Amino acid sequence: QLLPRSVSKCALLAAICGVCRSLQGGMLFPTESPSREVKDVSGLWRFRADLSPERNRGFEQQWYRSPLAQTGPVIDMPVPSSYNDITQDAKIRDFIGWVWYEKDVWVPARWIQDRGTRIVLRVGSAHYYSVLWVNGVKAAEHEGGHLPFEADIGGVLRQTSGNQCRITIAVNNTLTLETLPPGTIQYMTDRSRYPAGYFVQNTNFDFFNYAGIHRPVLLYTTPTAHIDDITVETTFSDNIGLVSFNVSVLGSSKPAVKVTLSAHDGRCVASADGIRGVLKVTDVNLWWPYLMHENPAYLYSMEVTEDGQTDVYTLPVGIRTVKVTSTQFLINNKPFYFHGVNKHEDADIRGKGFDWPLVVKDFNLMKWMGVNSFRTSHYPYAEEILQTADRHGIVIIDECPGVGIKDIRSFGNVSLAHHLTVMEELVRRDKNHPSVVMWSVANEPASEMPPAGFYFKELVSHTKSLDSSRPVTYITDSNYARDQGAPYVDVICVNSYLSWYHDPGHTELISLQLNTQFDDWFGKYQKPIIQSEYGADAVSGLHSDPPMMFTEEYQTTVLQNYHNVFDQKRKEFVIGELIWNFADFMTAQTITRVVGNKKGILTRQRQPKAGAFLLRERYWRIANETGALPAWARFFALFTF
Ligand code: GCB
Repeated sequence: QLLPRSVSKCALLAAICGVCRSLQGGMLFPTESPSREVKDVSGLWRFRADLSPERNRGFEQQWYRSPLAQTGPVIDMPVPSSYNDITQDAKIRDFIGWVWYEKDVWVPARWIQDRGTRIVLRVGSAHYYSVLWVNGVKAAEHEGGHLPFEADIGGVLRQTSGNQCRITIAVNNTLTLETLPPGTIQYMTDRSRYPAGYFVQNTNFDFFNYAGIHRPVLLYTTPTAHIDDITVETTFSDNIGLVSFNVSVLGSSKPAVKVTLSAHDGRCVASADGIRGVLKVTDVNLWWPYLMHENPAYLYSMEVTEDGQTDVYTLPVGIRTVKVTSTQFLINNKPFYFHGVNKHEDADIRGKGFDWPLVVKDFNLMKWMGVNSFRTSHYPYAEEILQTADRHGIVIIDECPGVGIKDIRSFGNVSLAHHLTVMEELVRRDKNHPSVVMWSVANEPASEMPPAGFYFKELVSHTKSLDSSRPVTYITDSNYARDQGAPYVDVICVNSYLSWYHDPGHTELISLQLNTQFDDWFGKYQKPIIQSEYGADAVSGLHSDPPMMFTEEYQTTVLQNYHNVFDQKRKEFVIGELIWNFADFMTAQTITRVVGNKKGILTRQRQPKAGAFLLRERYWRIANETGALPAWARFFALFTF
C-alpha cells in the first residue's frame, strides 16, 4: 500500500464529475481581527516513519487512535520543515511512503464553550498526500503539496475530550502518473541485484522531492456566520481607481456586508454596502512594481464586516492593471520588463520548510540585485512570500506544480481533472495578490505529444474562466514547430540552455542560436516572449580563464552572451529574462549533479558568485533606463555602476 489508496480514487471521482466543477468555499489567509483569533501550533511535533515493507502498518494498526508514542518509537520533528535533512539517517532522507506527525495542543476553553465560534485547523501545506485526524477522528484528506487545506474541527472537539486536542497528520510523498508533479514507483525484480521488495521513486524534475509539513499549522476561529471568501478585481481610469469586490458569507441567510477601503494614513477613501459592488477611489495611488515608480507597492486596506461587527476580515488591496499586447507586457498601461529570477523553496536543513529569516534574506538579496520579478518555479510558494512580494512590489509569475509531465500516460483525463483542481486551488488562494501578474500552468511538459494540445487548451481556458484579469502561460523548452499548447497561451515563456545542454563549452554559438530561437517563436506566434530560464552551473570558488564549464567565469560568460541578445530583442518583443537560478538547490542524486544543482548565482547559503554581481549591475542599469526609478535609486544606479 505504498500509494495512498485514495489518490487515484479521488482523482477518478473528479474526472467522472467532469472538468468544470469548482471547489467548495474560500481559502482566506487566517488573520486576527476583532472577531477572529489565530493560534500557531507549529513547533515541535512527534514523528514516526512507517518503515513496514508495505508502508501501511500505521493504517492497519490505526496509529491515529492513540498517542503515537504508544505505537512505537517517535522522534522530534520541527514543523514547518521537510523531514528529510533533519536526522542523520539516510533512510529518513530518502524515505518514500507514509510518515506520521502528532501534536497535543490546548484549545482555549472559550472557543469550545461558545457554540457561535467556528474552530478551524489549517495546514499551510504538506507534501504530498495528507490525512488529518483530531482526537482520533478523521477531519480532512488532501491531495497535493504546496497548497493549504483545512477542516472545521469544532464539532469533533465538542464531542470528544474538550480543551485538549491531539492532532495527527499522516503524509505520503509517493508520486504517481496522476499526481502533480507526476512520478512512478519502480519495483526492482532482479533478485541477483536487489533484495525482495526493493523499489525506487522515479521523477522527471530537477529538485529534491522534499516531504513533510512544509508550512505553518494554525488553529483559528471565525463566528459561525462568517466571511468565507472575498474576490477583488481592480482597474483605473485617469485618477479614479475602481475595486470590484465579491464577498461570500456562510452561515447567514441574509448577510449584511459593509466594505470600506482605507489609505495608508487610515483615511477611509471609499465604502459600500452589500456582498458585491465597486469602490471608487479618487486620486488613486496605484500599485507599482519595485524600481518602476517613486512610491511602489502601495496597498490599501479593505475591511469587510458582516452584520455590524459579527465578523471582520481585512484584506490588503493593490490597485493595478495587467495587459498583454503582441509585443509588450503592460502594468498600469506602461511597458514592464521582467528582470528577475527563478527560485526554489529550498535551504539547508529545513529543505522546503517555511522559514521567515530565509524569506526576508531572499527579498533583501533580490532588492539588492535590482530584481523586479520572480517565478515560483515549480510550484506555488507560501502565502507569506506572496504577501511580502505585495508589500515590496516584486512581480510574480505564479506557477502550479505541473512539472515533469513527460509520460504520455500523464495526459489522460484523471491527470487533467486533478490539474484543473490544482489550478482552482491556486487561483482561489492567490487571486487577490497584486504581485501575481500571470499564471503558469506547467513547466516543460512534453507539449509536442498529440494529447498536449487538448490538455493545454482545457487548462488555459479553465484558468481564464477562473480569473480573466491575468494572462496565462506555460513554460516550454520544446521545438517551436512541434508545440501543441502555445496557441492557447498569452505569453510565450521559453527555457533554453545554449552552450550547456546543447553544444556544451561553445559559448560562441549563443548569439546565433538565441537569435534564431527568438525569431522562430515570434515569427510563428506573434506573442511576447520571456526567456523564462537560462544559465549554467558554477561551483562557487571554481575558476578558469579561458572559461571552462562549471567555473564562475563560464557562468558569467554564458550570461553575458545571452544578455547581448536580450538587449537587441527587448527593443522588439522580448519582455523579460529570468535567470536559472537565484540560488543553488538540492536535487536527487545523479551523475550530473554535484550535491545539487549549481546554476545559482548565489550559493545555497545565499553568498554571491561572480554572476550575481554581473546581474546586479545589469538589472540596475535596465531599471535606470526606464527613467521611472525613484530619485534615490537613480542616484544609486548612476554612481554605483
Ligand atoms: C530546466 C528545468 C529546471 C532545471 C533546469 C536545469 O529546464 O525547468 O527545473 O533545474 O532546467 O538546471 O537543468
